Amino acid sequence: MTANTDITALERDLVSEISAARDLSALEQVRIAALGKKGRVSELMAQLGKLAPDERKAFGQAVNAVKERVTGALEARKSDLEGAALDGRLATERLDVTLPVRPGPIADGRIHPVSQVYDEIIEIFGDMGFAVAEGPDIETDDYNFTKLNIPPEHPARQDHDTFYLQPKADGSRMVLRTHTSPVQIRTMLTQKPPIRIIVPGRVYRSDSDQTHTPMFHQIEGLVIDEVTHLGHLKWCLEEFCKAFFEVDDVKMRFRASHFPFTEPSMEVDIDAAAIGKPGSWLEILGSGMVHPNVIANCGLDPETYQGFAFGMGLDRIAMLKYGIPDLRDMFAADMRWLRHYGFLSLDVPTLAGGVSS
Ligand code: 2NL
Repeated sequence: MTANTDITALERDLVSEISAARDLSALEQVRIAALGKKGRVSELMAQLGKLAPDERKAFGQAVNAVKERVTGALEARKSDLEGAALDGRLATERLDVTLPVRPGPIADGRIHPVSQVYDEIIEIFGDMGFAVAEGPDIETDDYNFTKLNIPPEHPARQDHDTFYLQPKADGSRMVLRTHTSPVQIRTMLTQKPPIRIIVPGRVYRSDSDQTHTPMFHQIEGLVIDEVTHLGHLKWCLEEFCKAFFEVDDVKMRFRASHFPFTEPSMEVDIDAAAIGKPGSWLEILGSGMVHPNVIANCGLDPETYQGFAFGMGLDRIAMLKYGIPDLRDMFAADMRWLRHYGFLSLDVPTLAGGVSS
């Protein structure tokens, strides 16, 4: 009878297709073509309805038996193929556990001197009780200038060579921050004194020559409470210089200066003996007592609150400490330069181990 000869032929075909399948995905195709919803075995089952009632039972049993044997053949072939695939991998992916360890990124990579000095400074001021604060690079004109006692027509606005963004509909202009001071403004506006923060970050000025790049890094500090005075400022900066340059003593010179946001204001020089070149002065930072107008602009009462602030160029003091001659090389992404001036990633600055050792 034709149905039974069909069954026998189909089984023969399928078994030979199964043994011919050369990999797991070919085998899966055979399985779908045989046992899938529209597979050839399933289609035979669908013929059941067309048969005379007395033929149905025998035919159904015969198809089921084929289905079972085909399933068995598929499984056997699958496990053979998997075994062969594993043997193949074992043969090609041989691992020699006696080889020496390769250096990898921990030995090859270098930390940029700016990042290293950034971490050194955070370590030093962190130990003195300062928290790190950060803020956006794009600022309002109000936070970058006005609240810092730099009104619209103040010459400092020109001195800063500001990058302005397109004016908004209301005429106001956002700026790329020219210093990190707006972060201190944000902190005074939102936190109650006592405040002790340092603010490292990128700043931007439209200036480019041997000693200036349009983007550079600054670190500023701010202390606001009811008692802090100029003596604290001097002690704090002296401790910083000793820790940073890793010397027991450092000779410092506080020179009267002017910033709109501090009064009085002082620039600070250190004796270059700290970097092994005695006999000359090096300017390293600007500082002063926070101007009462700035305190009032942040909603605090200048009769109650006072404190000091300072700011320094991170790139500049990194160059001083590590003898890097040209500022522009700092941002040239030259691997040879980084291999020479960079630090190992496990060389984490700690006060206990000496910040740069
Ligand atoms: C410099 C001078 C300085 C400040 C930054 C500051 C911030 C606030 C209030 C008062 Cl919110 N002062 N910052 C003060 C004095 C100097 O930086 O030469 N930087 C490279």
